[in-house]
Amino acid sequence: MTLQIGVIGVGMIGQDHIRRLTTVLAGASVVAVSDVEATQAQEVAARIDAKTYLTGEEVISASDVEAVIVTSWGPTHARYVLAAIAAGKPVFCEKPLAETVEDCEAVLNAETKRGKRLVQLGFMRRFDAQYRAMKETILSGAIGAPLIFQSGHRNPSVPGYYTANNALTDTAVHDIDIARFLLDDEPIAISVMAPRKNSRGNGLADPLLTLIEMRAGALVAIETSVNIAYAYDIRGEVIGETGVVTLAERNDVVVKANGMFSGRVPADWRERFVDAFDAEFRAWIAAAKAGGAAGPSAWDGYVATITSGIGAKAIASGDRETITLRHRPPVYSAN
Ligand code: NAD
Ligand code: ISE
Repeated sequence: MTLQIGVIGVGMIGQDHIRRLTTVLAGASVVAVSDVEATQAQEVAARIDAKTYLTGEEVISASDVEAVIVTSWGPTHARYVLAAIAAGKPVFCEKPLAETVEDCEAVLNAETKRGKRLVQLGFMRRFDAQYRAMKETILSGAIGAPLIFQSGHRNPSVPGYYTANNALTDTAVHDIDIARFLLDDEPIAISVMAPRKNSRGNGLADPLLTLIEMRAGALVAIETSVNIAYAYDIRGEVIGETGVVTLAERNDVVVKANGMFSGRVPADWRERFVDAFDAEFRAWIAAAKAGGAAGPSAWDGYVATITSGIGAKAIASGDRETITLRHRPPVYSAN
């Protein structure tokens, strides 16, 4: 059986996901697309022989669309996710789930009312082989109880509309989510400090150092550098009571020449996480065919949004801000 998918928002990541669904993975076809840029929607649709619709709501209600992908701009995500839940259709939503805690809660309430998960969130790091190996190492007890997770998230550059808060709400949300995944714990407080600004950043407070306190006592330190020029570099290390586990460099080869050794650093998130995105969609296709979702949930989206939002408050206040999560609904008990 082929899963028939409608895609809302066919910009950079929407097109990349369509590429993997139509040329890399088996078991799915994209039958409908929409974008506020109608010409772009038509161009993408023509390449894959899909129908175009003027609105995301029309994609969701199209009778041949069995499952929905939301890859439009962040502020529009919640309304399409809610419409998909109302239609009873599985929905894959890129991060963020929503930009406000209220909208995230509306999604939690809608899914809870349905009594089952329909939403899978685009936190692809959870499908990355390296982070999975890191988690297995922690669970094996090889490094003892985890005490600190240090995460480095470096982008070579960001677009002009990117704000200081985006380092948390757009970028560090991935580190927040993977910290929760690795430590199997929730955040309780956040502080943010900024060193002297990177002069390449058009006045942006960049880099940022974010410190998150987890409920069981571990600390998460996240360095976001979003104008660091040299490449897209994702770092990670968990320090335990008796050992450490570190994300390895992921080169196929190391070149030694002229008295030096070198390897490649990825250019962007598409290259760094290509295998993770493929695995994420393999899992989603299988789960959506069964009428549900796999991996990161709306709860994970809610925690990322509330934590990064309070982090933005911490940037402004310069203080340690506490994080209070609502009760986790039972529908999200098994992740
Ligand atoms: P983009 O601007 O390239 O593409 C977004 C597209 O959505 C644009 O073509 C825009 O016209 C369209 N759009 C906006 N509002 C719409 C609406 N209401 N209905 C239909 N189309 C609409 O942005 P992008 O880089 O592709 O990012 C899209 C989303 O994916 C963002 O939420 C971003 O945070 C997320 N993202 C995730 C990752 C990741 O690593 N998981 C990487 C990049 C982007
Ligand atoms: C982008 O939206 C992503 O999600 C990337 O994974 C992240 O590295 C980047 O900073 C974001 O802008």
